[in-house]
Order: sequence, then C-alpha cells, then structure tokens
Amino acid sequence: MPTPDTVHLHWDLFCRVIDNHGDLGVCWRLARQLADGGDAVRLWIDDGSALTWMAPAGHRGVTVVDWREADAVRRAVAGAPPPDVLVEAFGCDPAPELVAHFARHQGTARHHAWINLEYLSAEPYVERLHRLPSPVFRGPGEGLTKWFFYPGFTPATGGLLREPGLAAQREAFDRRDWLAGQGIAWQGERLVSLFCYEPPALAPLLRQWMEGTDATRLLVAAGRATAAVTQALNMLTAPSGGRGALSISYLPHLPQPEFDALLWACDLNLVRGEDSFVRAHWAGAPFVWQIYPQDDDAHHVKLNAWLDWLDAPASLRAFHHAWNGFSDAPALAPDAAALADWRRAAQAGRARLLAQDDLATQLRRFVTQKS
Ligand code: TRH
Repeated sequence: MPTPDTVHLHWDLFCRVIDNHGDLGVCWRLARQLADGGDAVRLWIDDGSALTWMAPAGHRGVTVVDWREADAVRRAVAGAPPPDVLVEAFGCDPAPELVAHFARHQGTARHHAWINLEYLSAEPYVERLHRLPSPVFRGPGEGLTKWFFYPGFTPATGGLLREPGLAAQREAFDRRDWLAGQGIAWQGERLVSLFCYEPPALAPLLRQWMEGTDATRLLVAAGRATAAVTQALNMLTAPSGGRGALSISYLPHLPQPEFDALLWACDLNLVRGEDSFVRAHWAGAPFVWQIYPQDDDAHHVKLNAWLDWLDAPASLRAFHHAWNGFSDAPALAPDAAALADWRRAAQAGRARLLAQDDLATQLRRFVTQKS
C-alpha cells in the first residue's frame, strides 16, 4: 500500500475573499506546500487580485482559476477529471457544478474527501470538532460527508501551516543583507514591523517611541497599516517638530516569502489576522497579535485562549488587551526586560509547535487514510 508521501493527489481548493488578505494568504500557502509535495492543486478564487504582489511568479503545480468565470467552471466539469480532494476554506460554499462533478466520482476514485478547512483558534472546542464528519443532506453533494479540519496549537488539532525546511531557512537568514536589499539604511536601531488594522493605541505607542531613548525603526506594511500610521502621525506633535527616536520606513506590498523575511528581520513584530500571526510564531521574535474583530466580541475569548496557550507574561497580556482595545489602558512600549520576557515566551511556544506535524502534512495524511 502506498504511504501518504508517495500518493499524488489532485486538489480543488476553494477560497472566497471576505476582506483583507488572510483567506487568500492561507490558501495560497497551503496550495504551494501541497504542490511542492508533488500534488496538483487548482486554487479557485473569487478575487485573486492580491496574488499580483503576494505571489507574482505563481508556483509550479498550482493553477489559479477565477471562480466567477462560468466558462472556467464549465471547462473543469466537461474536460477534466474530478479532484481527489475538495477543500472549502472557511465554509465558502464551492460552486455547485463542481461539487456535483466531484460527487459523481464517489466510489470510483481511489481517494475522495471533502474537507472544510476552518479558521484558526486556540479555544478548547477546536480539539473537540477537529476531524468530525458532517453528512451533507441536500444540494449537489447530497449523500457525501464533509470533514471538519481545524488548524490549532496542540497535537489534537490540525496544526499550523509550516513548510519543510522553514526553520533552517530562518536560521540561515541574514537580516543586514535583507534590509540592504529592501533599500533600508539600517543603523542598528531596534526594528519593529507593523501590520495592523487601526488600533486606537497606535498614536500613543508611536509617541512613546518618539520620546524614548532607544532608537526604533518602524517598518510599516503597505495598505491599512500605512494609512493608520499616517493618520496617527497627523494627531501627534513630535518633540522638536521631528520624530525623536523613531524613524519610519514604509514598505511596498511584498511577495509572501519577503513578508516572512520581514518578520525574521525584526526585533518585534506587530501582526494581525491569521496568516501573519502564524508566521510570527515561526520568526521566533517577540510579537503582538491584533486579532480580527468579531461583532459579538467572540475575539476576546479567542485572543485570551491563545495568550493562555502561550503562557504569556503579564506585560505581554496587558499589551495585547490594550492593542486590541479591550481596555482603555495604554499599550506600554516594551523596555528591554519586557522584550526579553516576550521573546522567551515566543520561543517556548515555537519550540512546542515545531515538535508537532504541520497542517499540510496532517491534512494529506488524514485524506489518504480516511478515503
Ligand atoms: O489580511 P488579514 O487581516 O486577514 C484577515 C484574517 O485572515 C482574518 O482571520 C480573516 O477573517 C480576514 O482576513 C478575512 O491578515 P493575515 O491573515 O495576516 O493575512 C495577510 C496576508 O497577506 C498574509 O498571507 C501575508 C500577506 N502579505 C504579504 O504577502 N505581503 C505583504 O506585504 C503584506 C502586508 C501581507
């Protein structure tokens, strides 16, 4: 019997862009890793415009298809064999014609699995729901079973996306070279990456860095983070009309591997959403998560569950609560001692995760053993 490593699978991976870049970012990374393992992946996306900067060169083994094009769907149904695995990312409801095409081959395909890839959380329900079946009672997939697949932080979950060799690449990374390649004239100041929404604590934090004694350079991601910094600076009167100890570099949109390198280069990473948050774990530097806000404040529980998993020191917990607007307390710029505490926690968490299988490996194993 072939082992999961020797089976080559065809995947249809469905992604709908809700807002921001996390849905696409996660799906692209998964697609890339599956293709690197020898599989063929079609990524169905309703808005792939961000791929022009996230993945300008594309990737061998990954075909991107615009889900909105009726012709592309027709061609896939008429001319191509159905996939072995259908993945709907974040419950995005794949095109019915493709579900029907997939369903027709139940019983004849060697592997046949429908996966619902869920959002990431460290909450306890994840271990309970991971790998649960969900029978489909109506629609073109009637009679099939969907399987819940939950990313997570413990061995009883689906794990996190992590390419083989990533830790070695990070080890070999030279930040001075990388910064020079980005045209950033680094003078040895503390480097902080900023990828955020619009945290109310941003302006007061910038003020603390301006008025501080340690030289700090902020590397600001393109898009909402750049807009947020511009707005915050407009609200601030800097000491002696300048920015004091703070300098700022605004970055263009980077390809995903360069975005990872940004996190490797910095002494502190302020990340957001889901995918950059996961990448910050691999960087090994201290980091702060601006969680994607939910209407019913469900993100409060979600953030605290992760802080508990990390065994976050009190100063890191307090900074998270302020940064995410859970309290009116200011986000206190970490001093060297706090940063050392945060780094210790980040590295201990990373070590625990590195001892677990990554998400793509677990997903392949699940699919080949289940079907
Ligand atoms: O963009 P996000 O805020 O995405 C969010 C979250 O995923 C959230 O959970 C989801 O509900 C919402 O989208 C719809 O943050 P995230 O998840 O970090 O995704 C950003 C992606 O963009 C990530 O893959 C990194 C990538 N990126 C680059 O490749 N280059 C860049 O220059 C930047 C700024 C980002």
